Amino acid sequence: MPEPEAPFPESGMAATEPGPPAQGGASLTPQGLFSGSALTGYPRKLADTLATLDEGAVLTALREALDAGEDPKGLADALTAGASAVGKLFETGACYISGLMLAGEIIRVAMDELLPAIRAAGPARRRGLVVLGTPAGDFHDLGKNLAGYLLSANGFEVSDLGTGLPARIFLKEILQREPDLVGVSVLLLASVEEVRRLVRLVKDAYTDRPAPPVFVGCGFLGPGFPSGEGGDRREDARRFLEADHVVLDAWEAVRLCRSLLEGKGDPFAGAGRAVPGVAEGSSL
Ligand code: B12
Repeated sequence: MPEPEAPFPESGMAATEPGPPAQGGASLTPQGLFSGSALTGYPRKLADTLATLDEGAVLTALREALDAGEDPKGLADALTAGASAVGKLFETGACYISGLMLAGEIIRVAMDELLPAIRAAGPARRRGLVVLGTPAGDFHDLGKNLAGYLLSANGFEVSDLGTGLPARIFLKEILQREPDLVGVSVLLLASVEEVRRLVRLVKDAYTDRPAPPVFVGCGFLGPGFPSGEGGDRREDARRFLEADHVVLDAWEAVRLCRSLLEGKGDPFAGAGRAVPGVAEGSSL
């Protein structure tokens, strides 16, 4: 891990030398986070800026990019990459919990500005209702929130039930709302059993009509998740979670939901080889 090129901003960032270098050659300093990634131009600048946790600078970079006619979907991807980068900084000790929280808040504010542009480029009609939530024990919500923003920007009605939901309460809410699809976020191994429980409860509750498909968003298959020795990590993860579908990021969720509601099935089934391994990290 190289020395930071400049002092970290006051909020959220640790001033001391953090741990080992990141996988994949990217240097983990707020100034050089994406040096090994495919991000370029305005999206790169936006992702870099998010990683410095300076809200004003993020909004300036975002407005500059939109004024320059940059594709708003690419900018949403940049925010996702920036969020993952902050997660990495946290893991290496270069950023505190307060920094993670701040990143979540900056993304919320930035997405508020970005959503109208994404909506303008996308469909206006309501595509279907997606209920989102995180199982009991798991309070990670940055990924779920991003998925919610993008689904709603792409014409889906989104009902976000929040985090830490026991399976029975999750089910009760599903039965009340009657969604077309259910999206679950799980990053903690300890909460996987709760996901399986929910999937079973949903199947058992819908005896007289088709149950809404349950998809799980888990791009970062962390320690303890299947290693994918058979070569198809997505399918391994799907079986492990006992879910109907697995998506790796928020855009995949948009594609999956669209495809399922159009009756075209899972566009990613059999495409699991593309899933990055734990060794490669999440999005850097
Ligand atoms: C940020 C973070 C935290 C934050 C959470 C803040 C928050 N509000 O979410 C804090 C500090 C609170 C935290 C706490 C803990 N954490 Co934590 N955390 C992380 C970290 C560093 C980044 C996760 C993140 O937000 N990434 C950024 C987002 C954008 O990426 P993402 O979540 O992967 O989401 C993308 C996709 O997965 C997908 N997606 C995700 N969710 C969903 C949902 C849907 C519906 C869809 C469609 C898509 C989707 O789309 C997203 C973007 O496109 C990860 C390590 C990592 N590199 O991922 C560990 C990690 C998840 N944490 C871990 C652990 C162990 C914990 C703690 C138990 C630590 C402790 N000992 O206290 C606690 C548990 C708290 C709890 N009960 O939930 C482990 C889990 C290991 C495991 N397999 O069980 C990890 C993997 C770290 C590690 N390497 O060990 N953590």
